[in-house]
Amino acid sequence: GYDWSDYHDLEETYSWMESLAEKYPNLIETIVGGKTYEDRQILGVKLSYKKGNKGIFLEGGMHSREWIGPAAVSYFLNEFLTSTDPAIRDLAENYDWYIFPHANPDGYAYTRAPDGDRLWRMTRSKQNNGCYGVDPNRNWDFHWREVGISEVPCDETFAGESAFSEIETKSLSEYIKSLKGKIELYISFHSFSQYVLYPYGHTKRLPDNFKDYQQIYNASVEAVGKRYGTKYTGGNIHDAIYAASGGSIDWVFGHGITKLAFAYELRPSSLKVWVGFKLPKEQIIPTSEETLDSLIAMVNEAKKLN
Ligand code: 0X9
Ligand code: ZN
Repeated sequence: GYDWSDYHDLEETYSWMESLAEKYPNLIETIVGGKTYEDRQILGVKLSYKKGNKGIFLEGGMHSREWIGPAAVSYFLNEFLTSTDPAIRDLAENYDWYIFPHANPDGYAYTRAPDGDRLWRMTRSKQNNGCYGVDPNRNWDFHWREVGISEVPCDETFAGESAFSEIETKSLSEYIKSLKGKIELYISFHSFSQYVLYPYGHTKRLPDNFKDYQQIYNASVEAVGKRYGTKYTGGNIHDAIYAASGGSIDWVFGHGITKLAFAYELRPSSLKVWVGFKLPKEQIIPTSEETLDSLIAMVNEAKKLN
């Protein structure tokens, strides 16, 4: 069966998600959140234990080489369905969960293909100059192409010829827009460097509700270390890491879809890129466990604000 002792192909994870919808028909429905350039689905699930819950959106795999994101997000889904831990049950049953492990399926498939590239980050659309791909986390229509981007196709942070030039970001954003008013927290899972990040990426100006962000940030980085001592830092994207515009959490927050949008940069801490994206499979479970500890703290801290 499907487990977290190793990373999986896209099709394996999608089959597992479909099987959950069959196994738990009253709890799980699959959602096609969009299409890809190579005609794959952006497959997600909605997990809902009861009517009237507020929603939380989990996005993984925006950058295809960051394999731990999809692995951790699918781990959370499994825990929500099977765990007996009261803190996890509380979270699972009192929110509606919109879970998309793979925001960039074509890229992920390319990182897994024998004739592909394990370190591929972008989408796989063909550009005018013959290069492939756009950085999907520079392509969202909020202060698009302003800062921390490249205008050159072939570069890894190429923002695209227009905002939402990529069918993946375009179609997923349409789906997210349809959830306006239903979700109160949006969380994007990347790797690596062990950060918890919040808007903005395009400016050092802080969100109006930055005190809420900082309070939730504090709770989440404290919780991530309690199991294995893993150290996180972070803050607003611009100051904590670098200026970068056109990312998903800035768009979600900037367009008022949610008041709270975070991004995790998961394990490892800081290493050279070709090592950092290849987190050993033995670390999938511990990383997922500590990140779920942190997610629980994040959600519960956000709840205190209401
Ligand atoms: O540069 C990025 O897109 C992210 N770092 S990564 O190494 N995973 O590529 C950081 C961006 C954080 N901002 C958003 N998620 N919007
Ligand atoms: Zn990333």
